[in-house]
Amino acid sequence: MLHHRVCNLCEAMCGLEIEHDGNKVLSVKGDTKDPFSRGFICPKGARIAELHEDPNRLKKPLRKREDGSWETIGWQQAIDYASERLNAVRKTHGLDAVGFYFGNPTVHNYGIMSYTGDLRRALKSKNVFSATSMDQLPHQFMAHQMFGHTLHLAVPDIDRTDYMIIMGANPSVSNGSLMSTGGVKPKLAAIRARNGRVLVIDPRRTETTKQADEHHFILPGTDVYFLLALLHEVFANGWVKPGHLAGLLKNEAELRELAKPFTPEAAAAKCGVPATEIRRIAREYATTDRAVIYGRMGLSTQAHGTLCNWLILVINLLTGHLDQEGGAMFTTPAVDLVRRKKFKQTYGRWHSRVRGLPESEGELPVAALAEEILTPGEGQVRAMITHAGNPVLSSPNGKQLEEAFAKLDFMVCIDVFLNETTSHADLILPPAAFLEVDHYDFVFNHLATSNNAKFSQALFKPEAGQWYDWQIAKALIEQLAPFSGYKLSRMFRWSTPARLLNLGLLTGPYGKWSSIKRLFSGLSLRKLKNTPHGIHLGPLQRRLPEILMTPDRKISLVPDFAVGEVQQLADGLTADVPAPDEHEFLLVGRRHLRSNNSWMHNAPGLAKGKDRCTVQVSEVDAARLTITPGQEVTVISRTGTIRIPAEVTDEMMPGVISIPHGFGHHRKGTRLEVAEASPGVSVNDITDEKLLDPITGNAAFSGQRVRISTE
Ligand SMILES: Nc1nc2c(c(=O)[nH]1)N[C@H]1C(S)=C(S)[C@@H](COP(=O)(O)OP(=O)(O)OC[C@H]3O[C@@H](n4cnc5c(=O)[nH]c(N)nc54)[C@H](O)[C@@H]3O)O[C@H]1N2
Ligand SMILES: Nc1nc2c(c(=O)[nH]1)N[C@H]1C(S)=C(S)[C@@H](COP(=O)(O)OP(=O)(O)OC[C@H]3O[C@@H](n4cnc5c(=O)[nH]c(N)nc54)[C@H](O)[C@@H]3O)O[C@H]1N2
Ligand code: SF4
Ligand SMILES: [Mo]
Repeated sequence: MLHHRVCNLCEAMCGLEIEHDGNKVLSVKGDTKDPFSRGFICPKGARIAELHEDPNRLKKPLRKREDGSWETIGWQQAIDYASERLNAVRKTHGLDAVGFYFGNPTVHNYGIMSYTGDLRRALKSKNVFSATSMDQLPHQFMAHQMFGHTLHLAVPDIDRTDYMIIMGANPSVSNGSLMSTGGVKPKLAAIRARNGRVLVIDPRRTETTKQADEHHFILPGTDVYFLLALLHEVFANGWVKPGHLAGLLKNEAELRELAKPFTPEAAAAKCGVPATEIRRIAREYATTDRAVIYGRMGLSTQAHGTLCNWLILVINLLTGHLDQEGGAMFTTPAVDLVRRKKFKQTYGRWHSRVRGLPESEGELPVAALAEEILTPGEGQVRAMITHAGNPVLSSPNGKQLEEAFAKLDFMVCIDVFLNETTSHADLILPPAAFLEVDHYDFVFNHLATSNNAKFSQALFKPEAGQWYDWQIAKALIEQLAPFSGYKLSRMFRWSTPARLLNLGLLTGPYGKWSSIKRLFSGLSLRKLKNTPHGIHLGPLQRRLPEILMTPDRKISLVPDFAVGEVQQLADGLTADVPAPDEHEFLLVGRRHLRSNNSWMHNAPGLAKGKDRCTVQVSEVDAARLTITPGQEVTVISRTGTIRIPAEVTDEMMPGVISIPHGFGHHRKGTRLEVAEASPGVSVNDITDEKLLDPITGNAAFSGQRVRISTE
C-alpha cells in the first residue's frame, strides 16, 4: 500500500511516498507527483521509519524516583503530577518562577504550533525561551522593524532568479532555511542552466559551492563590511531603483551618508574579499534584473547578526530586488499566520532579570536561561517545562545549562527521547510522533519559494492510549490557566489542530469563505484530504504595500539602532586589527546531510559512516601547528575545553576552524544506544553565552575566538 505525506524533519517540505503493509514501512521514496518537491528527498526523509521505529523511543510517561531511577505512570496521573508541582512552585515563588523552553521541532509540528501560544498565556511567565534566539531572531526582528510584522520574512525567489548571492548558508546540506524549497541542489543547477550565476560567500568551501559558479572566503563576523561596501557601490554608481516601493521609503539620504566610508578597499581590509571582486559582484548583482542576496545562519548567529539582516534587506530593496520576481519575495500562504492587521510593539517590552537582555515576541534570549536559574533572588527560575528541545546540546554554554537544570525544583519535558536534556527531568511526557501524526506546515508554507498547501494524514495508529503533543499541551493549559487567570475560550475547548487548520484554510486567501467566487472551489481541509500530493497555488506574487504594517505605512531604511552601530564600524575602519597569536582561531559551525541538530544520531542508517564530529582545520594551519589528520586536539575557550579529532582540509579558510553542533552523547542518564556508541563532543561546551548580537540578544556562535592546543 502507498501513503503520501510531507516530510517534517526540516524546512524543505519534501513529499514522501511510503510503501507499507499496514503495520510496517517497506520503503520510502520521493513523491514525484508532489507539485512542490517533485520527487526530491534527502537521506533523512528516506530514513524517517528509523526514527519512528527507534527502540529507544519513549511511549509512556516516565517519573523519576527519589533514587534517580524511572517508573512508568499513567497519562492523567502524569498531567496531574506536573500541574501540581508547577502550581506549587508558582504559589510559593510567583509566575515567573516557571520557565518554558521550546525547541526546533515545535515549528515542524502543527499540533504543538496550535497550542504553544495558549500554553504561554496560561503560564504568564516572563521566562519563556526558544531556539529562535540562537537562530533566526535577527531576521524576525528586522521583518518587524521594516515591514511591521515578525513573520513578514522575504524569501529568495529561487525558481526565477538569475543571480543569487548565498551568504552564511549551506543549503545543499541544510536543504534551505527561511527558504523552504523541496530540492535546493536541482534549483541551483537550474539557475546556472538558464545562464544565471550562483555565488557563495563563506569561510568554508561548502558543499553548496559545488552547485555554485564562484566562492569567496570571508572572515567570520565581517560580512557587515562586505554588505556596506555593496551598498556603497549601489549609491556611488546610481543603481538605486526601488520601483513600486519608491513612494514607501524614508531615510534614504541618511542611509547614503552612512554607507559613504565603506569603500570596497576599506571593506576588503576587514573581510578578506578583494576590493576588485566586491566591485564586480556589486555591479553584476545590481545590474541583473532578477537577482537576490540570501543570508542565513552564518549571518544571523554572529555579533553583527541584525546589521547583516538589515543590510541584505535594504540592498535588495534599493536595487529593485525586493518584492519583485527573481528577488526576495513574500508568500501568500493558504493559512495566514499574520492575523493582526495593526502594528504592535513586540520587542523590548521587558528585559531579563540578571543581564537585562531584551524580550522579543514574548521570549527572552536563550543565552540568559542558565543564569536565570542559577542566580538567586525574586523572579528566579525554579521549575522548567521543555517541549521538543535539547538545549543542553544546542544552546551556548550548554554545560552551564546542564548544571542549572540539575538544580531545579521541578522539570517536565515533553519529548520522545531520554536525552541530554530530558535526563534532568522529574517527569517525561512522550507524545505520539512521526508517522503517527497528521500534519500541515503552518510555518514553512509562510517561507516557501512558491505557494502550496498539503495535508498529511497519520499513517499508523499510536500505541494504545498514547497522547499527542497537542493533547499534552492542552491538558497542561487547562490545569495551569486558572492560577494565572487566563480564561480559556469556548473555541479552545472545541479546538483540535485539524479544526484550527480547517478554519485557517477556509478563511485564508484561497479559502472557501474568502469570496463568493471561491465558495465551491476554495480550499478546505476536506479538499486537502482529497489531494494527498498537495496543491500548487502559484508562484510568489507582489505583496507590498498591501501587507505593510508599520505604524506610518512607510519602510524606514535606517532603523534607530543602525546609526550608532554603523558609526562605530566606520570609526574602526582605520584601526589596525591585532594579529592573532598562532594558536588562536575563529570558530564556525557545520551541518551534515545525515543529521539534524542533536537528535538524529540514534538512527543507525543516519549515524553510520565516518566520524563527523571533527574540527576542520585548513592545510596551512595544520602544517603550521603540525596537526596530522585524525589527531586529537584540544579546543579551548573562556567557558570550557573539548578534545576532538582534527580533519585537515583545503575547505577551510586559514585562521578559521569548523565544528558541528549537536554531539556530546556521553552524558550520564541518557538512553540512546546508537548515539552513545559514537558520542562525539558538544561544541556548545565551549561556545560562550556572553557573545551575542547586542541588538536582539541572539547567540553569536560564529566568529568566536578559541585556541587550539596540540598537547
Ligand atoms: N554551536 C551551534 N549551536 C547551535 C546551532 C549551530 O549552528 N551551532 N544551531 C542552532 C539552531 S539553528 C537550532 S534550531 C537549535 C536547535 O535546538 P533545539 O531545538 O533545542 O535542539 P534539537 O536538537 O533540535 O532538539 C529537538 C528535540 O525535540 C525532540 N523531538 C523531535 N520530534 C519531536 C516531536 O514530534 N515531539 C516532541 N515533543 N519532541 C520531539 C527530540 O527528541 C529532541 O530532544 O540549535 C542551535 N544550536
Ligand atoms: N542536514 C541538516 N539540515 C538542517 C539542519 C541540520 O542540523 N542538518 N538544521 C536545520 C536548522 S535548525 C536550520 S536553522 C537550518 C540552517 O541552515 P543554514 O542557514 O544553511 O545553516 P548551515 O548549514 O549551518 O550553514 C551556515 C554556513 O554559514 C557559514 N558561516 C559561519 N559563520 C559565517 C560568517 O561569519 N559569515 C559567513 N558568510 N558565513 C559564515 C558556515 O561555514 C556554514 O557554511 O538548517 C536546517 N536543516
Ligand atoms: S530535505 Fe528535509 S524535508 Fe526533504 S526529505 Fe530531507 S529532511 Fe525531509
Ligand atoms: Mo534552526
